Amino acid sequence: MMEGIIVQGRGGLYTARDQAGQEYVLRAKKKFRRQGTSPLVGDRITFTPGGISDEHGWVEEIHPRVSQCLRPPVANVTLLCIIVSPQPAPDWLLVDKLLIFARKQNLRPLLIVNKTDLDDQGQTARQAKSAYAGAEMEVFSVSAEKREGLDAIRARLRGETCCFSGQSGVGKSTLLNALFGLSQETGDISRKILRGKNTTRHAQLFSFDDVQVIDTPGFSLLEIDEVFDPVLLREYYPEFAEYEGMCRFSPCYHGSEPGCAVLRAVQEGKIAQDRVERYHVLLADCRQRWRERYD
Ligand SMILES: Nc1nc2c(ncn2[C@@H]2O[C@H](COP(=O)(O)OP(=O)(O)OP(=O)(O)O)[C@@H](O)[C@H]2O)c(=O)[nH]1
Ligand SMILES: [Mg+2]
Ligand SMILES: [Zn+2]
Repeated sequence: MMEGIIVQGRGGLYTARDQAGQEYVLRAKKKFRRQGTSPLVGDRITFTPGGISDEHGWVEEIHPRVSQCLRPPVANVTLLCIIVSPQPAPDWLLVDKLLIFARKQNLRPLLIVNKTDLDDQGQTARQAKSAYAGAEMEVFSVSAEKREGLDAIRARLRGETCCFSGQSGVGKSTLLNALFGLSQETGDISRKILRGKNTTRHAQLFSFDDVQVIDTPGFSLLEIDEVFDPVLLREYYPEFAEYEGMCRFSPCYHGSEPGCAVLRAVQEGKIAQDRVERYHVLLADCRQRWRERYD
């Protein structure tokens, strides 16, 4: 039996890497399915390598996970790096959803605004900083292409297992290439619709002395399909914390209730308005799913 880390998984075949850097192709034993689980990129495992004539070996055990992320599906990540860019234009609602997932799954989030060379007067970076100032999320700016701002990010990632996540075409793979001297495939964005072309197809983990990074396929749609009591949604917004308990109604959803301390703080410019507008979109969505939960 050997120990390793899963660096890639596709079509039921997993690639594991051992301490020496040797790679092995494996399948998961049936017991994992019975346990309602399956290996994820980032998992530490015990495995038996295949013999010379075998097509693959077997994943025997999955070691306890520090964290588990479903979107994207990866294990043991400590830092979820959300990448946005001026082109394709940022989908901030998607960023908010990723931020909620990160908090639910105990990952620290970090926002990276890439392609600052295309950012008209720094507008995207400014939007990011003002929207997330109270959200306990660090914001970095970088141009992977012009190689500006790389050192600060490299320093921040040290010691972490980082998962790069975000829309297709924002430059996740290009940025990882620039940061760590990798040579992953990158793709143009479509001129017509200014959208990425889903160049990266599978999550893949890269290990270095002091950092591990996972590149993941970009997406354009992200649903929060879990059903939970909408009153819990506000707990994922650190900017509300100091106003909790100060609203006229209890519980208050900070939706449109009179005497709401959060809404007052928004009016007074103490909480970013666009972030709360998007919270209201997610709240309506969450309420609807909660109402329909027995249908
Ligand atoms: N101008 C500019 N272009 C960049 C920068 N970083 C990446 N790009 C370009 O953006 C396009 C998309 O880059 P990718 O790295 O493939 O994007 P991705 O996020 O990995 O996309 P998916 O794999 O589809 O999720 C490529 O044409 C890159 O050359 C940058 O800092 N500035
Ligand atoms: Mg990519
Ligand atoms: Zn309120």
